[in-house]
Amino acid sequence: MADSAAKREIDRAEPENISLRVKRSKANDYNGRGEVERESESENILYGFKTSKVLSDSAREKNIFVHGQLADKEAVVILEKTPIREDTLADLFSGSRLKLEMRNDIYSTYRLQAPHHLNEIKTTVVCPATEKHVKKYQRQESFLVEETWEDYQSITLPFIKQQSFSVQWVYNILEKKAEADRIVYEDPDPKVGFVLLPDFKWDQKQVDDLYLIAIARHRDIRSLRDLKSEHLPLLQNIFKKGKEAIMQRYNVPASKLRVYLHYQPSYYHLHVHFTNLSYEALGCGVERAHLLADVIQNLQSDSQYYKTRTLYFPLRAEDGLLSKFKETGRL
Ligand code: M7G
Repeated sequence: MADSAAKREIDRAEPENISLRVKRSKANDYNGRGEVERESESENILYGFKTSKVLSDSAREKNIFVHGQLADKEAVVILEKTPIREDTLADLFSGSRLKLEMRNDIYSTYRLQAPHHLNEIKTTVVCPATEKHVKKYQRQESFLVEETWEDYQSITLPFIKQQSFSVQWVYNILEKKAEADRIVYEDPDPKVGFVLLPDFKWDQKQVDDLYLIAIARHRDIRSLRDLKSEHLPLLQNIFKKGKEAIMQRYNVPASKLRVYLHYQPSYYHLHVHFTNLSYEALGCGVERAHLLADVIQNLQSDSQYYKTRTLYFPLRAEDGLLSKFKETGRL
């Protein structure tokens, strides 16, 4: 109930801002060279997409991850049906065509053809996609890995230095070369500052699946493993101001938020995930998510906490890091 009240509240408070942000974000396109190109909303860049393989799909999540070629470049396209929002029900009921499938006693089922504006599919395009992107989205078996500090130094760190995803998109955000109009809050301080903005997994249409990320301005912190007590002011700042900004913009209180870091992350530049507590975001399980509140407490009690602890995390079958752990007999 509280969630839907909050949802109605953001709809009431900022209907224009929200649709404006969504429209603008559609017009942003990162060209893969660290620049951003504007692209007409009506242009269908997927027109010539050639599907080579479905990487994964889920009837429950209502999404599909497709690998293919876009103008001779490797690409991954993610299609996802979005939640049905309470505030669209009136339009949906009055503006749709209904085709009867079957009727039996008091029961009947239909196929409802919604008006165009309520029939959108959230689409994410990664192009050019690397082999690593293709693997990231491919359904694979997972294995739990145990990483000591020594393993981190001898196996993980050399691997991520060589093979991690580019964080150009992160720098584009920090330098306002992309997604500038999506920023929800920013603190310009070079040491404790950060940028808070919607994660690209969130379409921002309802707070039920709210998902934002706070990206640290500091560029030298790769992950949890680099954190020491000297970073507490940064972490505390992100925690406090991030929650305040979300309350102010979306009317979602701190008690409704799950605020955490991933270990291992996909992108090795410090960032914090803010998701709705009632939304089971991918990667929010105990094997990968570390609550920011716990991280802060751990560093308060021991500055070297993340340099002394064994950390556990899942790796997927085709992850190169898993092969490294296997080669060195750690799995
Ligand atoms: P992560 O913990 O490094 O890895 O999180 P994960 O992707 O395996 O969860 C990075 C977060 O940044 C994820 O939640 C992504 O959805 C999000 N993200 C990734 N990219 C490339 C972008 C982007 O270009 N813009 C925005 N706004 N979010 C992104």
